[in-house]
Amino acid sequence: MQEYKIKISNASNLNELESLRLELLGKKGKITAGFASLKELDAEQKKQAAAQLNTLKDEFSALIENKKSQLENEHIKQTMQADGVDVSLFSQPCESGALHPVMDTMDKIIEYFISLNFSVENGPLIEDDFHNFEALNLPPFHPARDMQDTFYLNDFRLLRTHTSPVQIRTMQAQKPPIRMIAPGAVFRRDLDLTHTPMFHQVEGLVVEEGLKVSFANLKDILENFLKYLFGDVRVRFRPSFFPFTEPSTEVDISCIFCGGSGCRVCKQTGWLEVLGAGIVDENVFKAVNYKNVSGYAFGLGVERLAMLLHRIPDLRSLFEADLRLLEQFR
Ligand code: FA5
Repeated sequence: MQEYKIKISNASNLNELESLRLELLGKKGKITAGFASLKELDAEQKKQAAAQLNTLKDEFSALIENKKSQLENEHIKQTMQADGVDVSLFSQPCESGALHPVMDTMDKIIEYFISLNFSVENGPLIEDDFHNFEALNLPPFHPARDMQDTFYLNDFRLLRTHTSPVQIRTMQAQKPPIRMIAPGAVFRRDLDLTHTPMFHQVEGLVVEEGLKVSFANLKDILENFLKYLFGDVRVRFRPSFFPFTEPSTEVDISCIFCGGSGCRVCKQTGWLEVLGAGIVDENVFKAVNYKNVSGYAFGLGVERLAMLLHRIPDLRSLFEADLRLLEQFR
C-alpha cells in the first residue's frame, strides 16, 4: 500500500488521481475487495481485519481528497494566470457612438417645447389626400399643391409632404385647448444643395377657445425659441403665404455665418429663412368641426436648422452616412 501513497502524492492531474481512487476504493478496488473477502475469516480475525481495512479506507480517502483539492486549486491558479487581466497594460480606446446631427437638433427642439408644456403627437408617414391637403385648405386642383412636389402611391394615398396633417389628426381626436408639436419625417420630389427627398419637420399648433390667440403670441414664442437655439441672433418676420394660415409668415434669422453683413450662404441678404408660420385659417377649423376658437401654427425644417447649428454647407451630406463627417459630432 505504500506505493499507492507515493502514486497519489505524485499524481499530476485529476484523471490520474481518479484512476488511483478506482484502483483502491472503486467497486473492484483493492480495499473494496478486502472487505468482500472478510466473509472467509472467523469472527475474531474478521473483527481485526475489518478494523484495519476501515483505517486504510479512511486514510486513503483523506489522502485522495487532499490531493484532489490541491490539484483543483492548481488548475484554478493556472486558468487565472492564462485568462487574467493585466491591469498594467495600455487601454484600447473604445469607439463611442454619437447622435446624428439631425436627431440631436430634433431632440433640442422637442426639449424646448416640452418645457413649455407642449404635448408630442405623431401621425402616419403614408397619408390620405384629406389630411395632407384638403383639410388644410388645399382643395383638389388648388395651385398651391404645386408648392410641395408629392410622391403618390398607386392607391391614391401619398407620402406626407409636411407634418401639418398631424394638426388635423390631433384636432379630430381632441377638443381644444391644444398645445402640441409633431416631429417626424416628410417626403418631397426635391434634390439639391438645400433640399433632399426625405427630411424632417417639427410642426407646432396652439388652439384656444375664443379669440385668445394672437399673432403677438406666435411672434413671442418663435423669437424666444430661435434665441434658445442660436443665441443672440436677430429675428425677422416676413409676410408670406400658406393655404392653412392667414396671415402667414416666413421667419428669418440674421445670418450666423456673416453676422448679417452679407455672404455666399445668405446670398448677400444677411438673412436666413428658418421656418413658416401663421394664424390658423378658418377653413382648417371648419374641416375638423371646431367652432369659436383661435390658434397659431408653425413648421420648421430640422435639417435646415441642423445645417445652421453645425455649419454644414451641403444638406445632402447629412444622409450619406459618411463616418468622416459624422465622427465630428461625437
Ligand atoms: C411647410 O411645409 C408648412 N407645412 C410649414 C407650416 C406649418 C407653415 C404650419 C405654416 C403653419 P415649407 O414647404 O416652407 O412649409 O417647409 C418648411 C421648412 O421645411 C422649410 O423652411 C425648409 O426648412 C424645410 N424644407 C422644405 N423642403 C425641404 C427639402 N426638400 N429638404 C430639406 N428641407 C426642406
